[in-house]
This record gives sequence, C-alpha cells and structure tokens, in this order.
Amino acid sequence: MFCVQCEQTIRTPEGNGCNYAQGMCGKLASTSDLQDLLIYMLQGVSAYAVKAREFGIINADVDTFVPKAFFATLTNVNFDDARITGYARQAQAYREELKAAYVAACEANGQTPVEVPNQGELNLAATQLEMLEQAPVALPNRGDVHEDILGLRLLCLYGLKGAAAYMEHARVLDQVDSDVAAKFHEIMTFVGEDSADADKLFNTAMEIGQLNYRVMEMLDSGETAAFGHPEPTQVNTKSVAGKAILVSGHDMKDLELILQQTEGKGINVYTHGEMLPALAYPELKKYPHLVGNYGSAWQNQQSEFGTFPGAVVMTSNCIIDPNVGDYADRIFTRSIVGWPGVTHVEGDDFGIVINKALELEGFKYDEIPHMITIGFARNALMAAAPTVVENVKNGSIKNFFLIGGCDGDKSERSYFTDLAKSVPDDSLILTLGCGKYKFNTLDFGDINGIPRLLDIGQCNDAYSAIQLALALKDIFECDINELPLHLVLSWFEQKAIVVLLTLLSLGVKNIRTGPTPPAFLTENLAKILEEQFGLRNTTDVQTDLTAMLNKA
Ligand code: FS2
Ligand code: SF4
Repeated sequence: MFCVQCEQTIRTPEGNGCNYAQGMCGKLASTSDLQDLLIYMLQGVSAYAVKAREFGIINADVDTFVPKAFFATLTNVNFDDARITGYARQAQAYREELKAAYVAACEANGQTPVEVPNQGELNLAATQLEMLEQAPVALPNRGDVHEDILGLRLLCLYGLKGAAAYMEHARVLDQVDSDVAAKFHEIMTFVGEDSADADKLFNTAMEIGQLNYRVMEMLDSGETAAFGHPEPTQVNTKSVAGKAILVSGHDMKDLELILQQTEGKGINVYTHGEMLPALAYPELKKYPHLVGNYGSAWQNQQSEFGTFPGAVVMTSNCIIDPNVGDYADRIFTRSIVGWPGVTHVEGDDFGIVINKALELEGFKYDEIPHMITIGFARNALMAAAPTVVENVKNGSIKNFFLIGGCDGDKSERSYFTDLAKSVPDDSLILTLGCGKYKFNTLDFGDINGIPRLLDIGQCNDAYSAIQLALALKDIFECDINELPLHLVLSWFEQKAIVVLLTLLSLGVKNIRTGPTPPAFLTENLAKILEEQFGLRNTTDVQTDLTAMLNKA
C-alpha cells in the first residue's frame, strides 16, 4: 500500500504516505492496492479510447465509466473491495472491446496497430487474492523515481481524480461532452506512462486545471438547468419533530428523487455536509418537507449520524466507518460510494430508505430554530455586483476574502475560524465547500445591507467565485491579481487539488493553502509553485492577514 493523496496522510521523518496495513482514513491495504490496480486498468482503457478515437470510434459508455470508476478511488469514497474489483474487471472488458475495435479499424485502413504496453496488456487474475499479488505494478510510487518527478506525477494523478469526480457529478445531470472525454482520456493515458519529463508533467497539471474549469462550468450548467439558480435563502440548522431522512454528499439529483418519493409520507428531509447548498435551489427548496440542514462537515458524521433518528443517504464523498457510530444499518450508499456491509441503493427507487425512515423514531420535538443564510452562487453574486461595486467605490468595502475548501478534524483547522473572525469589518467573506462549517453559523453582520458572509455553495461552485472575480476585474479594468481579493483555501482531498490547479491555470496568484502542505509536494516543488504563482502555506492568522492586507 502507498497512498499520499489526502491531507491526513501519515508523515514521518522516513517519508510521507500511508504505507502500512491501513491508512489514516481507515482504508485497508487491500482496498488501496485494488484501487491502484483499478486505476492501472482504467489507464489501459483510456489509452485504447485515445487510439480508437483516431478512427472516429467513440464509446459513450466508456467515456462515462472511466471517470466514474476513477471517482471511486478518491479519499473517503469507496471502501468496498468487491465493488472495486468489479470496476477493475469491467475496465478490462471495456479495454478489450476498444482494443478489438481499434485493431479492426487499423486493418480496414491498411495500418499496423500500435500496442499499448503495461496498462494495455495486464490481465487481471481470477481471484482477489491473486489480484493483490499483481498490485505492486500499479503502485503510484512504482519504480525508482526522483522525488520531484514523483511529486509532479502525483499532482497530476490526484488532480485528475478530482476532475473525474466532477465529470461524474456533471454526467448525472446529463452534462457530457465528447471533447472533454477525449482530453480526459489523453491525460489519463499520459499519467499512466510514468513520464520523467518535469516540464511536460507540470504543463499537464495546468491542462488538468483547464479541463476542470470546463467541467465545473458543465456542472454549473447541469445544476442550474435542473434546479434553477440558487437564491439567497434562510436555512434552519435545527431539527423539526417527525420522521427523518438525512442526505449527504454532492449529488442533488438524488436529493430531488428522495424529495419526490417522500412527498405526503410525513417524512422530513434534511441536508448534511456538502448537500447544504441544495436548500437554495428553487426546484429543491419548493418542497416543504425539505426542512433544513442537520449537522456539519464530513468528519463529524460518526457523532451526527449516530444521533440522527432516521435514515441517512451518502450520495458521494466523504463516508467514514459507520460501525463506529452504530448506524451501519440505517445508512445507505449511492453511485460510487461504498462501505462493506452497508446497503447500496441502485436505480432511482429509494423505497428501502423511506421504509427505514418510517421504522425509526424520528425527532420527538422541534428545536429552537437557528437560521443561516446561503445561496450566493453565480446569479445572486452577479445581481449583487452593482451594489458591491458601489460600496467598493465609496470605500465601505475594502477587501474580499475567499475562505473555503474542505473541512477536516485537525485542530490546526481552527485557523480558518480565527481568520474569518479576524478579517476587518470592511471585508466580505466568500465561502464554499465543506470548509465553511468552520464559521458558517456565526453572525458576521452586513455592510450596507450586503451580508458579510456569502456562502457560494459546494466546492465545485468555485466556478461561481471565479465568475465574480472575472466580472470585478472587468468592472475595475484591472488584472485579477490586482483585485483586493485574498484566497485562503483549506484542502483535504483531491477535489480541492483540482480546484487549486484550475485557479493556478487561470493565472490566479498568491493563494494560501492549509492547514498543511500536500505531503507529495517536495520542498523543490513547493518552492517552484511559490516562485511562479506566489502559492504558499498558511502560517498564523495575524501574520497572514497583515501580509494579505498589504498584498504581500
Ligand atoms: Fe468536503 Fe469531502 Fe466537496 Fe471534499 S465533503 S472534503 O470530499 O468534496 O469538500
Ligand atoms: Fe492515507 Fe489519505 Fe490515502 Fe487514506 S486517502 S490512505 S488517509 S493518504
């Protein structure tokens, strides 16, 4: 096992990475090895997808399958060896199908087919145990490689995982694009080739960022086409008496299905974690039994789900061991999410979840409501832009801070709470991702009627924040880096890596990330990123704040 993809990875003087029997996230060595083998097989599929495309052969099922199965290897997504093995076998079947189509097209056109080595050839062993013996070939740190090259390879691998996850979120909302799929396969193939060309790897990381910009745009289109534009909305964060279903993760399509199927059944539906922004979408908030948000970010789920007296649905990352909180019998997984022994809901029928919620006690009493305001995605931000600009011009608003990203349970993450509390009163705070839970229940007041805390949405709604920054840059006729905009991103997993790559690829400079730097980035790489982009790690709130306000 070798995994170094998330912020909580094991760091020792001997080297960084989870490489023992189990990762910090609970992922067993067997699961990690099978995931690596899956990625290896997917790279073989992509390699033949690229070759087949040369002859105009496009398999839409493959274009869907590869990013979706890749998504299963992100942090806290799928811990179920049987499902991972199933994806790997499916990958082999798709690879062979594409290979046959490619070879036939070559023959028909009088060309000699080019063989794809390694990933194009490996055939999975018959049993899971034997597959585990094959896994070393697929380890992400395979071979004798300079640590800087390895760091760049991992930056690409993990960044592409994040983009793949967003591709799957977009696909669920019917947003697919063959050009995006082609670029994805091309990069996936390159990442599998173990390049030692630092410049090419670095450029690929930027290409992944660009690809993800397009994917986030597709996701934004899918969500707004399906559910309307988010609008500023007051959300109750306390419970309401009655039977209950809690929906976590990023997939709002699942939430919609659950809302439709629970209508008139006396069940209240709550959002959790990254599902909170759903409460601002007109086509979702119209359901009166969508009563509010329960709980906070992913790392608190064992206590929050443990005390939730209803059924829980995990639509995407991040799931953690449900046996600890003793709710494995009333949590359900969807799509790429998996936990051994937990019921996985396929298809569009949530009857099993609804029956579980009806069996359970539900909340006995109404709690005293506590309201927070959400819903400042692209449209709402643009609608507010003229007023914001007026307030910038008259000096009432002097700075914008984007403080967002992922949450996690390290105590150092109190930095983000302290920073939000410490920014000057003449600043607006934009937030997104589950990192917002570090401060989103606090009252930041307003500036001439504009709320100081503007919750943009999920991590992928970084797209909306980018649109605002681009609009402000045009209005003020300056470079994006000349705006009084300061970005402080909390990172945890691979979606945050790809959002960062997107921002860098758009030329956004002086971003601060924390609480600790990615363990796969060597000192040399961190230095290069600082020199080229001004990218740096967070230090302490006062030092960082002073530097940001002085644009240092
Ligand atoms: Fe939070 Fe977890 Fe959005 Fe990340 S729910 S850390 O995967 O994707 O943010
Ligand atoms: Fe370790 Fe993170 Fe990988 Fe889990 S996902 S094994 S905690 S690096």
